[in-house]
Order: sequence, then C-alpha cells, then structure tokens
Amino acid sequence: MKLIATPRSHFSRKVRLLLDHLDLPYELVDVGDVSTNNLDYFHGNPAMGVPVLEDGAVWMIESDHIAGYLVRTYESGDRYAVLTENINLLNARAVMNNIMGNEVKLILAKRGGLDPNPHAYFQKAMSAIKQGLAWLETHSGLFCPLDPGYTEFHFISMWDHLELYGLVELPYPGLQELAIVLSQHQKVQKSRPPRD
Ligand SMILES: N[C@@H](CCC(=O)N[C@@H](CS)C(=O)NCC(=O)O)C(=O)O
Repeated sequence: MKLIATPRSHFSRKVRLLLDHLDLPYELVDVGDVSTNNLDYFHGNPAMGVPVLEDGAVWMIESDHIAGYLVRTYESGDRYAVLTENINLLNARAVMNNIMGNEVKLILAKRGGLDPNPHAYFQKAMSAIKQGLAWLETHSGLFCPLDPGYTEFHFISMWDHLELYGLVELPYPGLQELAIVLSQHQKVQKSRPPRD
C-alpha cells in the first residue's frame, strides 16, 4: 500500500495515524513541495494535493474518504469511530478540516511569495482558524485522549501542524492538555511532523 503524502502534511497524518493503529504497513511516497503546479507529482490527483492512497487496483483521494475505505476494507468493526454518525464528532471534524484548509491557504500564499497580511481574504482565513480553535476549546470534552480514535488522530494532526508553522498563538488550555496526553502515545509520536 502506498500513501502519497509529505511527512509534514496534516491531512495525510490523520490517515497515517489510522494506518498505524490498524497495523497496516504502507510506504510513504513523499511528493516534496505540495505547492508545486505539476500533476505528475500527485499521482493523478486533479486537485494537486495529498494524501492519495494506492492500494493494489484502488486509487483514492480525500483523507476522510480514504480513512472510511481503510476501515471498511480492513477492519471488522469500527474501533476508531471513523464511520461515526455522531453529530458532535462530525461537527468537530468539520471544524478541524476547515482550520487545516485555511492554514494550507495561508502557508501556500506565503510560499508563493504573497504577503497574506493585507488581504481581507486571508484575514478571514486567519479569523476562521482562531474561531475554529475557540470552538474546539469550548467543545474539548468531546475528545477522548486516553482512548484515541480518528477524531483524536485528526486533532493531533491539526495541532502539531499549527505548532510547527506558528501562524497563530495557541492559548487554549483544554486543547493544550489534550495534545500533551495524546502525544504520550507511541503510535502518535511515530508520525510526528519533522521540524526540518
Ligand atoms: N480535502 C483534502 C485536503 C488535502 C490538502 O489540502 N492537502 C494539502 C497538504 S496537507 C495539500 O496538498 N495542499 C496543496 C494545495 O492545496 O495546493 C483532504 O482531506 O485530503
């Protein structure tokens, strides 16, 4: 099984955390710089992003769809609540995906040589990240750090990436505590994004 990704990609990391918890071996194919405008690097993903999963004849894009595929294909139950229909958890995931997407927008703008600060479009992206984090802080009771599942994998992927890139301050004590406890799990440490 191959996961087309980068070692720092937060959207890829939630899939990697699931793969590691399901004990499914995979090869990480590093695309390098995701801002590259060359479809060839992305193994056919027309959105030119990662992750992309290649599993035999199966080719799949979109992190949460990949996670659903892995559970439906390789697990008899749903230990990590990937397929949950719990509305609170689905909302938390939507908030986290939105934060992560806005962070990508800001990082890639900078990488492309644009100063995002003066533009209302990017200011809104920054506000949405902060509002999303504040929402998660008030809902931090939804997370189960001692018995992590896909929602917690999602959270730590987002959090470690935010810490790494430092675009926003992180004054959220509930979320900080959650990250500390989750980071103690060996399988969480395994996919931590490298600093350089
Ligand atoms: N909705 C997609 C988002 C994937 C995504 O944005 N990945 C980032 C890397 S973490 C990326 O490749 N961005 C490239 C770009 O937006 O041009 C998913 O969940 O798989």
